[in-house]
Amino acid sequence: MISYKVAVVGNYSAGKSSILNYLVKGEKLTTSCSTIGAAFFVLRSQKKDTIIKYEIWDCAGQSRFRSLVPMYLRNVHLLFLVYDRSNPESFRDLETTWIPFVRQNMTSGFTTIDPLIFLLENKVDLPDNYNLTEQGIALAAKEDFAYHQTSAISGQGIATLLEKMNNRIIDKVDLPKKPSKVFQPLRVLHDGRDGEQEEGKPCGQYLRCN
Ligand SMILES: Nc1nc2c(ncn2[C@@H]2O[C@H](COP(=O)(O)OP(=O)(O)OP(=O)(O)O)[C@@H](O)[C@H]2O)c(=O)[nH]1
Ligand SMILES: [Mg+2]
Repeated sequence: MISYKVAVVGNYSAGKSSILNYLVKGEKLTTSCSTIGAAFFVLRSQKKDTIIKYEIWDCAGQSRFRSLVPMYLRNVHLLFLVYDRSNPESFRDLETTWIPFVRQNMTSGFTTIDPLIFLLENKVDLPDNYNLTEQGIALAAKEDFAYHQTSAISGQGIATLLEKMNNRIIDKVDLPKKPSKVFQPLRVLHDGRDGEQEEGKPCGQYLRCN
């Protein structure tokens, strides 16, 4: 089994927790609430004979939690930058705030290569009124990110996202032949409790849900 550390960032309400919920549980979130601090998910998958375990930190998008994000960016193998196609500010903030911020604070769990970065255009069940698909593709090409579309409501693009993650992460690993020794699977949860997180259960604290 190979474990990878994953971090997910982007503006408040871009749909990060909803995407992860769909990815891990295969269904849409019934009640949504803004993440406080961070939430943690474990996702197990398989590519040929290799079991892949993703340990995923879902970082709160609200700016008051920004100072916490660097610790989740440390030694990541995979990063998701998420924007909401119905909200141009979420795309602009990726360009002006999130990308410089992660470049400054991210270190790689791979010793010799950079982390794999996906630019996720979410809410593709809604119309592309602001031409953010074209802009997303251009940004991904410029920054050398993988570009992918998702809807955490209809489930569009979720299964293919997992396929792409598995394929590309294995390709990355093939270069150095094994995961970095720098990477240690996380045991301490963000709220200070020790132990393994139950699979599929986010452990972040949440604001009161509707
Ligand atoms: N139409 C549509 N709505 C979505 C989609 N994904 C998320 N939403 C909605 O967008 C809102 C915010 O979703 P969250 O997953 O909580 O967003 P987040 O990025 O985790 O937000 P923070 O935790 O505050 O950073 C909720 O009302 C979701 O139901 C999507 O693909 N399509
Ligand atoms: Mg959230």
